[in-house]
Amino acid sequence: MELTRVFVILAQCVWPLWTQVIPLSDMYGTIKSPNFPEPYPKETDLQWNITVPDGYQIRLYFMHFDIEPSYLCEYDYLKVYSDIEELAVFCGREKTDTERVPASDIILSPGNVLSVAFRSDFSNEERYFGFEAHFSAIDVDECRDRNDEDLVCDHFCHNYIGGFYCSCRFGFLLHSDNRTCKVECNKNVYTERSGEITSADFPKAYPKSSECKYSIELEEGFQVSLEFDDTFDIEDHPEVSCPYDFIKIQAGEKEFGPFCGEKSPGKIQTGSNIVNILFHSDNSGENLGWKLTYTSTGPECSPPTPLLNGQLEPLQPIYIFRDHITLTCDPGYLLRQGDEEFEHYQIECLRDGKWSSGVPLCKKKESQRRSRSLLSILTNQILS
Ligand SMILES: [Ca+2]
Ligand SMILES: [Ca+2]
Ligand SMILES: [Ca+2]
Repeated sequence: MELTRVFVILAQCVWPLWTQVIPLSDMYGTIKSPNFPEPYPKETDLQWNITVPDGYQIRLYFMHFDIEPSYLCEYDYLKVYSDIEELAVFCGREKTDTERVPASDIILSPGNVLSVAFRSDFSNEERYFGFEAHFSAIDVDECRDRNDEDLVCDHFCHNYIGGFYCSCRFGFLLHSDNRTCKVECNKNVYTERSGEITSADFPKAYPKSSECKYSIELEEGFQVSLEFDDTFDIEDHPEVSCPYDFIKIQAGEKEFGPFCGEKSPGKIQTGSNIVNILFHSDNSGENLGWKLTYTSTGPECSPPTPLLNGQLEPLQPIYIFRDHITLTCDPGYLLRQGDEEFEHYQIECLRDGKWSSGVPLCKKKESQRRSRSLLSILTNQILS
């Protein structure tokens, strides 16, 4: 008897060749051993392959189980697989040290396929009755179960039966990957002579999957300088230069960067009045981003000589392109230029490093002289 069993076990090495495969694609169903509830036949080799749609997994449980017991279930058995992974092997009527019965266990498939294989050897003399099992498709709660960063929703996850979807916080847009949340950040134009620019959400982690463009656009004649804060954190790679996220600066013919990592680029003299800052982020990682302050310089005008019986405002050690000075006289005096007298007068530093006009003098008031607005004069002078 035992010898025969050994022979049969050897013969099982080619077992898969004779397996009868039964495909099942319903959302629920029953699997029974042949002849159930009568005893199962000998030399049975059956495999049920259950497939449910993506977004579902399969729940399998047993209502009845009675298969010939044997050491490690070598003779008759029921095996449960998911793809090629073996999830369980059952035989017997009761659990022992070496054999397992399903009892009230519920088997869950990791994915959307599950296979159940039933095999009986050449004998069933004690008339075991076999098994009856039920399966059903159940929803995968992707919002709860996904641990892989590449699959998890960036902001919010919404589960539904058969699938899930992602959404973003106010102010963000869902990227075409349907997972990450990007920002629209292409139209940032700075025209002030100085200012501050930061990555979106700084100092919180910057948005993923975004292409941001910041343009500093000053009048020709200015030169922009940038200074990055020491707090600088852009995702990098130990060997490859900035493969994921980076900041790049383009100023006239010059390019600076790409920059990434935790070392601030510090100060950059661009030498240009137009500076474009490009910031690219990929679809993963949590990094804090960057902040920079920009300033500008331009051609200098030499400070005018102090005004006798009057004031110049503002008083600065250096005046550059587009700086203005307002001239006012002490009480009892008026500014006089040629035949005209003014209450106030304004001069502007021009691109060529010269003032828009000469500085009038403060003269004692003569009652009937005509005054006129300095601004209209000034405007005419600039336009001419
Ligand atoms: Ca048997
Ligand atoms: Ca779902
Ligand atoms: Ca990144």
